Amino acid sequence: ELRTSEMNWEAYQRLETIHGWMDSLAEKYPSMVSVFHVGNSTEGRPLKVLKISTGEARADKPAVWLDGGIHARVTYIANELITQATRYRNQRLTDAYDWYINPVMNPDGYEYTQVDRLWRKTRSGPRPVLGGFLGWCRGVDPNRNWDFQWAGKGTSRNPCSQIYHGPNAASEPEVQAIQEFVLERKDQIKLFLTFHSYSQILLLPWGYDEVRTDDHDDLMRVGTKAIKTLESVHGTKYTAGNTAEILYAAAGGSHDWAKGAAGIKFAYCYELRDTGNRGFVLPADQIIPSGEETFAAVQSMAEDILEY
Ligand code: ING
Ligand code: ZN
Repeated sequence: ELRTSEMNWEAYQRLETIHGWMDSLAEKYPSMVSVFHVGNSTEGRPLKVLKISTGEARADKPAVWLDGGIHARVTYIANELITQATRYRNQRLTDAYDWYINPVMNPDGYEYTQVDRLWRKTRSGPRPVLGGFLGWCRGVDPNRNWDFQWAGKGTSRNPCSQIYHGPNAASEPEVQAIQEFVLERKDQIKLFLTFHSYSQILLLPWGYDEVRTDDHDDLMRVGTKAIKTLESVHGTKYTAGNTAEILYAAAGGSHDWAKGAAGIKFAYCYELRDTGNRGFVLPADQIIPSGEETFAAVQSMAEDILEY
């Protein structure tokens, strides 16, 4: 029998459980873990970032950024890094990098999925469509709202659209807070990963248009190795490529912003399991295997880019 107030990876968890789990990690491992309260959502929920670090504290220590829950989740990876930190490889990774992990970027949307299972956007508004003649809608797509190539291809100016870009760039407090947090650490952050579902693909910038970055080959080399490592765990097949080429063009996404505005060379977006069978409602018994293989891919990337 599972106690619902306790964090586990056998079921999807409520926001309160995830935030409580983050705080309890900081209490239990005070020298390794801290929690930053970086802002508040539209509805006043805290925006929390977990920091994991071991070894000597240095201001110039490289860092890795992970976020989920813009529309998915990454708590499994944080738990592995912390609770397995004594295992050689993880110790190496937490000695080598500061890890910043924001498991639920969009807490209002996350909680609203209790009402509307497939809710994607934030909960700001409501805003009128055509002066209110066509109704009023809540929410901005937080992955069309980042301040890089904002309001370009694959976005909508209609507040009722699932891909509404918002009234202006970084209009959402959730996006604004993370942009600020990352910009303050942009020289330390060497790897920026954002987690979505679904499709089993690894997306490289750019998403705003069908153009490749100058260092596309570097990103592909690190990415290809990571998805091979991922596949070796449970046989799950991923494909990697330029976002607009292998998925669709969409401007104002977080990994484009990380590369284009913050200048972080290795910026990617993971679209996790599956390929459409269960789609956005991945059965809970796949959380752990998905976490295991994704963690292996993240490890591979972090180790690989230590060379750069
Ligand atoms: N996919 C991402 C989305 O926001 C993406 C993929 C990211 C496209 C960034 C372009 C830029 O559409 C999901 N599933 O949300
Ligand atoms: Zn998504």
